[in-house]
Amino acid sequence: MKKLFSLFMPTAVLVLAPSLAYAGDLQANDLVGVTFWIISIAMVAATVFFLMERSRVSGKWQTSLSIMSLVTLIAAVHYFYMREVWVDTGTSPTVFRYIDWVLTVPLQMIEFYLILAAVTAVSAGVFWRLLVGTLVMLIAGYAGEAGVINPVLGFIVGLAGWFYILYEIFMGEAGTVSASVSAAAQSAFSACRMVVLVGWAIYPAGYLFGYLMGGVDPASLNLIYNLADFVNKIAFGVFIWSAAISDSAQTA
Ligand SMILES: *C/C=C(C)/C=C/C=C(C)/C=C/C1=C(C)CCCC1(C)C
Repeated sequence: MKKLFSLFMPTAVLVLAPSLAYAGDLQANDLVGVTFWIISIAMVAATVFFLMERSRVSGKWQTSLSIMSLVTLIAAVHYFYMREVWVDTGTSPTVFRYIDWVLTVPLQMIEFYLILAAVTAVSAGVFWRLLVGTLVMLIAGYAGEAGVINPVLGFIVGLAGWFYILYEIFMGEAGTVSASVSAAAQSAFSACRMVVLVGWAIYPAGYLFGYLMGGVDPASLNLIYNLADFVNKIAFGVFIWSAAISDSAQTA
């Protein structure tokens, strides 16, 4: 209990500080602003949940839940700042968005490695290849959104990075190894893999609508990105949590 409290308090303070500082400027008719708010709170709740559930799963799954709580914590803090940018200026918080992604997506890639490493022998190359795919995808996307390179070029190179990740988890070493692990690990791996295939497809769709079809529309771009983050961070973590719980129950 004492340990739990020592984990919970810094998290709560860190996350709540920006929200207390700027509680007043959200307008009731600002749908995108409201989604920024709801998702930031959902990220806080998910963080506390993964931290508390950590003690219920067996040792080999605990690191996975710790990493998930970092993902949602980092996202929660960025969401508070992104909401401010949106509410105050009505523009896309592109820099905060991509800083959040460049921190949280590699952590999610670690999850694929950890799920497999918890139950079998797998090379670190799996993680490095997933990291390279992530960086290519995000750097190209940022350069396109920031106008550093042509937005169509950023889109195409970004898609290539995403396809490289998909190749690794479906047909590369990670995909192959995942076919011969325990049922719980396999179900966590394939659920997360579906998130990367289906849930992640929402982001390039947002980019397409926001930047490539008839000029920039920041409201639809941010609405789409916000919904995508909700699914791809919280649901991704819940799949891992649920596999961890069922596997721990079996081996207890
Ligand atoms: C928690 C945040 C996550 C899971 C963010 C994921 C972001 C993407 C999958 C972005 C993908 C993009 C492309 C595939 C093409 C270029 C534009 C991007 C960066 C939006």
